[in-house]
Amino acid sequence: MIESVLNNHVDDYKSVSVEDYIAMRKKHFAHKKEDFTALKPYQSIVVLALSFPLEQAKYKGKGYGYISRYAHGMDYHLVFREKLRNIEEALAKENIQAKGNVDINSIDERFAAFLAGMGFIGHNQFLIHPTYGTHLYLATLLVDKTVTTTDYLLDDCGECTRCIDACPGNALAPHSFDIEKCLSHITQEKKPLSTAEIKKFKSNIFGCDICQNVCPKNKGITPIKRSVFESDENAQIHLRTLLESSNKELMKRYENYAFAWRGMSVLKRNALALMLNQKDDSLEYYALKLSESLPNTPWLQTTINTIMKEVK
Ligand code: B12
Ligand code: SF4
Ligand code: SF4
Repeated sequence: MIESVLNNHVDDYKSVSVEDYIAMRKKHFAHKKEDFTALKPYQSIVVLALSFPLEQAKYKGKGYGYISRYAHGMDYHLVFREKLRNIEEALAKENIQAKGNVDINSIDERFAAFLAGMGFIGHNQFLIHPTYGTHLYLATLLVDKTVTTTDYLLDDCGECTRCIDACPGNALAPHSFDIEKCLSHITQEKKPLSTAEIKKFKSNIFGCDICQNVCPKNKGITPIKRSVFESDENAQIHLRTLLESSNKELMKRYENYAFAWRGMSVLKRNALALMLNQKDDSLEYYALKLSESLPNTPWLQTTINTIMKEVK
């Protein structure tokens, strides 16, 4: 019963018992002092996967900011939330209680997926699936029944270090990751950027795909072609148009995209960093305009000052 409901909604799923998940978290992440209260009424954590296509729009070059591939098309949170609601309702009719979640901090989705046998965690930090490589979004379903699935054969990185070598922030090392150095994090955080961080903006305005693009485990993979996750015209943003638009207009334009959640001021700050590195002669005009429009936003003002020092 659970199997047919899940097969109707997602591309793959694997299960780990709540007991095993908690035991492994306590073993490997004791220092985090996590609260497992919300998991305890359930028996299983079923990790759900939706793959997204490999194809992506080619970067248009100077004047544009590229959005990382996972945020092209409709926001996966919205797609997953609807599916999770349908799954919960279908299972409730069979007297099975289930609670779906996507991207919540109380469950480490990649760790749960690894324990459930869905794939391995690569040096690039991704859950790497045998059929979809890194091209999959994850969510979890807590179920008050034991759900049994068969693990895939465990793969690993072997001698490969391509993602470590290619990472623009030196954020990766075997079995470790420094979030402060990760460009994906830098493009999303509302914090003052240093000159070194600003210099790392080359083409991407949000997120970073380098450690996925170089990964040999993505060769020959066959993600499902799902139209909601295709690249569309918003996969790259015209920087001047972005800086000319109000945050309200932009939120409306991008409300169904995964890159909108951090707000538009972050994207505008990133647009200035790109303009600096792309030697765009309208930078000073837009920097002043943005500075005047948000005078009480310290992280933004500090970054604009740092950018302007680089121009002079
Ligand atoms: C916070 C967060 C971020 C942060 C921090 C990422 C990070 N690596 O920790 C930032 C903003 C940087 C980020 C960036 C990205 N993210 Co993110 N992120 C999350 C989120 C919400 C929580 C992750 C978290 O809590 N990390 C902090 C802790 C748990 O990680 P950690 O201490 O480093 O532990 C990890 C490893 O060290 C390792 N580990 C440590 N000890 C041990 C011991 C054993 C035995 C094992 C096996 C492993 C292991 O396992 C842990 C991995 O789970 C998850 C969703 C979720 N709820 O899980 C999505 C998630 C991980 N992100 C995702 C994506 C797609 C991205 C980006 C690709 C987006 C982009 N294109 O820019 C980048 C990739 C950066 C990267 N190389 O990891 C996907 C990954 C899908 C996949 N196939 O793996 C997730 C699962 C979202 C989703 N619902 O699909 N992300
Ligand atoms: S997302 Fe980019 S910056 Fe972050 S670890 Fe991967 S390659 Fe490095
Ligand atoms: S690029 Fe190589 S080292 Fe990095 S995750 Fe892929 S296989 Fe592993």
